[in-house]
Amino acid sequence: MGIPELLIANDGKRVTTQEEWAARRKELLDVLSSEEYGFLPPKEPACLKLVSKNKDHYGGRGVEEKLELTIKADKGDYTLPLTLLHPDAPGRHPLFLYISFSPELYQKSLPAEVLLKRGYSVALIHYAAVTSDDNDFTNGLAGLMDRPCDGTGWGKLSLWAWTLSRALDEIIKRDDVDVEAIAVIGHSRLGKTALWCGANDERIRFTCVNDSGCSGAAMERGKNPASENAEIICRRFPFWFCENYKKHGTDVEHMPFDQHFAIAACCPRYVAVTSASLDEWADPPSEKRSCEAASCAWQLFGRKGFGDDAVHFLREGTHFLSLDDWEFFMDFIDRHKGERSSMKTASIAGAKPNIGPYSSATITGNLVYTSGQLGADPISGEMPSDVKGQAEQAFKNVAALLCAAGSDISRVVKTTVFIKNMDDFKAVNEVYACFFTEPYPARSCVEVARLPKDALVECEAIAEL
Ligand code: GTR
Repeated sequence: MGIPELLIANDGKRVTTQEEWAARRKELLDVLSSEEYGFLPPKEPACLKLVSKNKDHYGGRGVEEKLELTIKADKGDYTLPLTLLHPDAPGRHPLFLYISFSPELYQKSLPAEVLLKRGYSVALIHYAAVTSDDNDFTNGLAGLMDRPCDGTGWGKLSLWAWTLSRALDEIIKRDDVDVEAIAVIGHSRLGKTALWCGANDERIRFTCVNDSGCSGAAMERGKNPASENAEIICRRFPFWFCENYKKHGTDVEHMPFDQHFAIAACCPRYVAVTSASLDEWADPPSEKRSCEAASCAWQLFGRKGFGDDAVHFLREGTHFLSLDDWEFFMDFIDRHKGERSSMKTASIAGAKPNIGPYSSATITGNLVYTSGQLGADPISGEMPSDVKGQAEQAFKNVAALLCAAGSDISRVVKTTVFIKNMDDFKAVNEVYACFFTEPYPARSCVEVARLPKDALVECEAIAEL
């Protein structure tokens, strides 16, 4: 039996454009959330605190920062350690977000000195500091987060993945991080975690998945019978997934998804899958098949897909995250990081097409930039005649665009207001005060000779994600 079609949307239509892909990608994440991993919890605020800094690592090559990540969980704050190792050199460095089996920086699966030598930073989170790897949902962060009990509530893989994204919320603000070269990495069950994290989090440009096997990179259908399958994994590790996954274990052929969906959800970003030749349990050929099957997503972007944007590497040996795997990931990142900007675009659903060659909003790194918004209704195009009405609609449009981009008006750091007549300054300010609260964003306000459509006011904003 065939595998579920990546490029046929839920409404039965074939996906042929990049815009349609963005919507299809959401459908993929939706089905994987509700049927396999469980929905990630909604985003919560986090903060990072420096506990200690040691500058003399590896002969002065690296700086180790011991940090504490505090997440505002549903039932209270939760704090866990995060260790950051970065080159002792100026500039922005590519960064691995590493979900690790060990809390230690000095461990057999982290060739830290090689990373530093190649200019890489690593942020290490120990999975057990998030929550235990068992059926106990009362300890650690798990005990403080609400978990829907409708069959779609997050499993442990989702909670680990979500925590990585909360760490990234803060790490991305550092001025020593190259936001075009952020990677997530994990091995085995934590490789599944890395894949699920990278599939969801669009700030992660490189998803590095090692020996992740069943319910990770490996295609479930058509597996080597000697390898782990969904039925076995649901019996042994039910707590990794949502309840709904269990019904699929015994009826794999009818699953509305397969693991190429998770690989493709990383598109148009990059994904690297590594396997070990003797790791039959993880089924390397099936890990490769998912990457091949996901290829068509990148082809919508005029790219090659398998072999370039989604790559597979088979290392000789057994189940392990080795130096060879890290080197493969770094070579992959080095090859692509300067290549294309990770800029994305956003627009208000149903809005009229733009009146020129520009995007309504762009997103890069942690920032959203809106185009200037006139006070016209985005759907009908109608514009009130008075300046107050126009200002109100213009700020509403800014707010809607920011929402579409994954931010909101409370996260604005800078605005620019263009007014046709400075005598309208007071009226515009009154409206402005209803949209922005303290601490107010920085602002420029200028009078201009003329605005498109002879509008009286236009506003644009820059906001954090
Ligand atoms: C095994 C499990 C695999 C893999 C591995 C690991 O017991 O069957 O799916 O995730 O554990 O995480 O070490």
